[in-house]
Amino acid sequence: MAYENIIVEITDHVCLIKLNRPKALNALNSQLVAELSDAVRQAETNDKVRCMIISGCDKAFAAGADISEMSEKTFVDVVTDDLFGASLLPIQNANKPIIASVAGYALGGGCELAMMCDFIICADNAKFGQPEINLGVIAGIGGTQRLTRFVGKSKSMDMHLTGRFMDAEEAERSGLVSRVVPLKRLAEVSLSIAIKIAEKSQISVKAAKQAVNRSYETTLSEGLLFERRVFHSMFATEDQKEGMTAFIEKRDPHFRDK
Ligand code: DAK
Repeated sequence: MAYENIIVEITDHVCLIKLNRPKALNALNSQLVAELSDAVRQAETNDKVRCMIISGCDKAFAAGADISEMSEKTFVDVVTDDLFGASLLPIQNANKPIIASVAGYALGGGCELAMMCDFIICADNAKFGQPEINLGVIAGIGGTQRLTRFVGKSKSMDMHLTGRFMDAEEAERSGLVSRVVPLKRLAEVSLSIAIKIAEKSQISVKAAKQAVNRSYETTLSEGLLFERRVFHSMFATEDQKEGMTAFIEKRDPHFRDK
C-alpha cells in the first residue's frame, strides 16, 4: 500500500510511524486510519522491527476523527461501515510494543489512539481531551473506557462531560502519560526508549506486555496467576539463562529471542 497520510521509517529495529496530515492537525480520516493499520500490520510481521512509535507533528498528534468526513454520515452508514471498529484492531492487538509519542493536540480519536498504544510519552506542549460532547456525540474508540482506567472516574467524567483539555503536567500527574519531555527532545527521547525496548529479549517483552494488559481484563487473583505462570515459562528460554548469567558475570546480556 502506498502511503499518503503517514511516513514510515525503520531505524535501529524501531518502526517510526508519523501521522502526516499536518494541515488538518492529523485528523483521522479513513484513508489515514487504513494506512496506519497497514503500517502496524507490516511492522508486526517484519523481523527487523522490535518496537514501534506512533507520532504526529509538533502541533498535533491527532486532533480527532475527521469531522468533515464524518459529519454527513447517518446511523446506518456508521453501523454498516463499523466506523473505527475493525480498522484499528491491528493497533489494539499488536504483539510488538507501540509507544505513542505525543506533541500538541491529542483529542477525541487522537487521544484514544494514543491510549490504544502501550504507553504515552508526551511533549510539554501536549493537550489531551475528549471533546466529542461539543459535537453532539461521545467518544467512540475507547475513550470512556480507557481514559477512566488511566485517570479514574472523576477526572474522566470531567473530561468527557465538559470537553476540557488536560495539559502535559496534569496528564503526567494523573497517570495518563509515563513521561513529559521538552518538545525539542520528544523524538530523540522516544526513539531512545524504543531502542532500549528493542534491545531486550523479545520473548520477555511480549510476556510483559501481555501480563500488564491482562490486568485490565481480569480479577487480581487470576491476573497474579497468569503473571506467575508466564514468569515460570520464561525459565524454558535461553534468554533467561543468558540474562541471569550475564548479571552474575557482570556483563551485558546478549539476548537471542530464544
Ligand atoms: N477534523 C477535521 N479537521 C480538523 C479537525 C478534525 N478533528 N481538527 C482540526 N481540523 C482542521 C481545521 O478544520 C482546520 O482546517 P482549515 O480550516 O485550515 O482547512 C485545521 O485543521 C486547523 O485547525 P484550526 O484552525 O481549528 O486550529 P486551531 O489551532 O485554531 O485549533 C483545535 C486547534 C485542535 C483546538 C481545533 O482545531 C479543534 O477543536 N479541533 C477539533 C477537535 C475535536 O473536536 N476533536 C474530536 C473529533 S470527534 C466513532 C468513533 C470515534 C469517533 C467518532 C465516531 N464511532 C465508533 C462511530 C471519534 C470522534 C472524534 O474524534
